[in-house]
Amino acid sequence: MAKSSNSPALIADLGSIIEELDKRGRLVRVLSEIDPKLDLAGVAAKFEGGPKAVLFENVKGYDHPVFMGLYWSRELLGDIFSRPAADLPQHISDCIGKWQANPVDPVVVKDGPVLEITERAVNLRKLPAPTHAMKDAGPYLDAAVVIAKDPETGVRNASIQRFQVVNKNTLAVNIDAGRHLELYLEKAAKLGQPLPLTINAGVGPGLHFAAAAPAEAAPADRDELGIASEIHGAPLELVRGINSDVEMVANAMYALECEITPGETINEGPFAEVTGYYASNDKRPKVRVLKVHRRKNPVFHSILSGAEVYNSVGLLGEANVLSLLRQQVPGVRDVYFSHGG
Ligand SMILES: Cc1cc2nc3c(=O)[nH]c(=O)nc-3n(C[C@H](O)[C@H](O)[C@H](O)COP(=O)(O)O)c2cc1C
Ligand SMILES: [Mn+2]
Repeated sequence: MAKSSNSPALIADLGSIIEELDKRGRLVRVLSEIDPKLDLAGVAAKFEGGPKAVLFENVKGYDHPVFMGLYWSRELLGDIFSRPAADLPQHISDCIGKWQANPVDPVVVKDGPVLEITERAVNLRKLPAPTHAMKDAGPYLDAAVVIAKDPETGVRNASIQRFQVVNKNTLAVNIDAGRHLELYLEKAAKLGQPLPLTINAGVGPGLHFAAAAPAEAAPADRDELGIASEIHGAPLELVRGINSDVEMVANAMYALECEITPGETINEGPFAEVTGYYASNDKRPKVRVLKVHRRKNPVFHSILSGAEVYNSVGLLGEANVLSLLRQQVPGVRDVYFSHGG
């Protein structure tokens, strides 16, 4: 399906983005067999920060490719948004502002590409999740958007958390203090219920930025998926799952229906963080995976810890500080976060 270069469908769909990057000469296709354990991240690191993203087409031991590099160059990201890179923080800030004033809620549709295949049995070992760094505890899903619902109010939340693959149907999740997912888990614990969630892997940058929007911009009582609708210029499409009332992203590459029982933990980490240091191993929430849905030909999206994370978190930080400063200081033109920031 051809999509024009600046149609909302491009930003909203990772498959279209990969096709378009290829057409624009911004995709390196790695055809040699690459081991997802360490080698893949090592090869990706050679391209980090450059003008091209990388598609590993022949991942050793797996049927599906791995994509990296969507966020390591602002210029590449600008190209996807059909805007100069320097305008991106302002653009995202404007979208968040419009959403705050007048949200376009997501819509639940009957069907979507992520429902093309529902695996008969859950086996996370079939996901080509790479192991990035030598001391990482195992393979990780590090680019997926989590959707959950407030157990009391039903308000949806979107966030990005890293998930370690522990065994064929178990993940361990790192939820930093103060995250809305932590709040939801506390509420579920009080009600004596498990917390259902969906993990949506392989999505476009509009949804990525919506999920990563800081709590100051997107408070707990607002469905921040609407930010994605605003960035896309069309309501975000969701589909229903089987195990709970928490929806999944209709055009994600993969969607996992999961459940956390409050208080159940399992060891997570170490994991090489964006800072260049390892996050330590500790007991963290245990995630039971109940269903795996995917496209017929999915691409596994991974984010290389480093410039990609600085860029995507930094861009949102800049967008947020810019809008706060503008309310207080007339004439502020721009904000830039250094990588240390
Ligand atoms: C690539 C990337 C990885 C992230 N990893 C984590 C993580 O492992 N744990 C976490 O709590 N937050 C992580 N974050 C930050 C949260 O996603 C972000 O703060 C988000 O706003 C949290 O959503 P909330 O405000 O709804 O709690 C990550 C962000 C990005 C962009
Ligand atoms: Mn939130």
